[in-house]
Amino acid sequence: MFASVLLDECRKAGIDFFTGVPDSFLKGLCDELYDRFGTDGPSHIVAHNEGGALGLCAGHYLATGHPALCYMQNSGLGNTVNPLTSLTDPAVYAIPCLLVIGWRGEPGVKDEPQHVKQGAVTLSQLDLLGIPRATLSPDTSDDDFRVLFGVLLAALCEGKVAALVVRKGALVSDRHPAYGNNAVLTREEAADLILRAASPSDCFVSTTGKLSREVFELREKHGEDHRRDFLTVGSMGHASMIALGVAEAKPDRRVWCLDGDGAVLMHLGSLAVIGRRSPKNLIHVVINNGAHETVGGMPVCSGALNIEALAKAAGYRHVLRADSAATLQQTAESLASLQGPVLLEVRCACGARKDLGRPTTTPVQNRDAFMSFLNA
Ligand SMILES: Cc1ncc(C[n+]2csc(CCOP(=O)(O)OP(=O)(O)O)c2C)c(N)n1
Repeated sequence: MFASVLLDECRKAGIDFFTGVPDSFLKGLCDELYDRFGTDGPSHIVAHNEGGALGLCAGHYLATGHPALCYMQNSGLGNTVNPLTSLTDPAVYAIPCLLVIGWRGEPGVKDEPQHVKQGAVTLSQLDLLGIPRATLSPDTSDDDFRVLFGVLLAALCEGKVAALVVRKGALVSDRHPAYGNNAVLTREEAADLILRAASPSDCFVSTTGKLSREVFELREKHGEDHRRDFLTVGSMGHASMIALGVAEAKPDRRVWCLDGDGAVLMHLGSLAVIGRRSPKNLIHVVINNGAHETVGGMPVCSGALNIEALAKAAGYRHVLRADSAATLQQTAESLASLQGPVLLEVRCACGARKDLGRPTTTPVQNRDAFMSFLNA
């Protein structure tokens, strides 16, 4: 079904505010929203995380009496559990909101390991939370959708949150906005330069999305094994805390966190904890492409986010920036003489190789190899 049908039905029902975190299964909806409203206007805001998005929806309802639409990948449900149980629930403030959830890892549909568990529990999680739901499939007709939508609207009228669970390929758009920026360095080139600049005893914790896939493929390309890299395939936003945990427990080993701007923003408080703990052996690299590139390229909440100023204010010892291969190479090589925590922001283009593969090892194999490297 076209996302425009969903948005038109929303308009008729008085749902006039949209927020969330992008997802590849919801790319049609994201493209449609971006094209109609941009991302920073009064009608549409790309949020830093899904719990925050639900808070925004609650505020909108309090101010207008109109329910809002909150979109997310099902992995984001975890970030919403607290506001769903202690803010919007009928037993508390009874604030209606329409969730639109991309169903990664649907049982019977092949998907990546980080989606399997969340995919299996998505419907029962919603049931447990008492959230009425309907499922949108690729073969759902516009008329059938309107019936489902009517049922969800009835729940909203009772002060409930209701959810539209979207299967792969069920929501499409004929709008294809051109996301991007003026940067020239690609994320993969940046990752390559950083991996080359590190010393053989260093380890890496990389973030959710294509960056970890690129790290995996770069090791293959250079004929290296994968034991130095922990690829955080799920748990978006938590790579820097994983890296801090490693750095605290292994003070003699240099730890690099390879992060994304969307991921940093999702759990920004991590910067404060890293600044406070001040690990000398931690280098936090933030690949800033201004976008959620992995899931379609929709801009991160604020393209103008001043990561350098945030890191300085949080207490990082050194804050550096690179925006070309030459400056990155120079900067990355100079890091060996610096005491951490260091934050290196790398301004990158928005895009990836079309033939980018995925890790061929399992997460448990990754864990075991990484642990034996750390403890060798
Ligand atoms: C909690 C959660 N919400 C949403 C997603 C879907 N998701 C996977 S990667 C990604 C974008 C990450 O953006 P960024 O960190 O800037 O990295 P980029 O893809 O731009 O390299 C999103 C939103 C997720 N995996 N987990």
